[in-house]
Amino acid sequence: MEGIEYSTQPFEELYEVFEEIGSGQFAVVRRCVEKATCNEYAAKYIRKRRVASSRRGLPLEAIAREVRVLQRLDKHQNIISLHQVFDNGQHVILVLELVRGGELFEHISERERLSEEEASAFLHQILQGLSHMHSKGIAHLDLKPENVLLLSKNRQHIKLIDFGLSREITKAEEVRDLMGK
Ligand code: PIT
Repeated sequence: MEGIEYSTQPFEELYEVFEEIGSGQFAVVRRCVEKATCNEYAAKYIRKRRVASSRRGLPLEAIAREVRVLQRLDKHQNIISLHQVFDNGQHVILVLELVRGGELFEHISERERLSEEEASAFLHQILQGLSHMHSKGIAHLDLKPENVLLLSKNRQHIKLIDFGLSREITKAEEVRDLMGK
């Protein structure tokens, strides 16, 4: 796919793959370990659409756009980082930073009360992540509680995920276009 850097070696040769930790319409996320370093990551398998008219899998342009956004965002403490990208024919595999704390939404629902101090600390991090995206000219366009993950249960550190609908926005007309959909 255009403008995307892929690793050429097969994913399974470089990583050991473990349990499923999430799933969506066209994707499954599994925990994996890079054999060379023993570092853990989250592998998001995105199923590629084979035939344009099919409803199975995601069109290649949509996958390419998501990968480009992740590659352009580089490192920010409140945005999930991309380590490597593979293409095994059936799937594009995104090797992402592993976070284990689950959704912010779950975390808040389990709590009896959340102080205004804690709430504002969460909001502050969400806005810092967004501000980083905006500084690169990228809009998330799918911000919701499911797409805000916690690094771990006992640390109040937030990571934004899911750039499947994200767009590079350069002209005002394009923004209007997106909002109308
Ligand atoms: C994790 C743990 C987990 C889910 C994810 C990462 C998913 C991340 C993700 C999903 C996207 C995307 C970028 C990152 O565009 O349970 O470490 O759709």
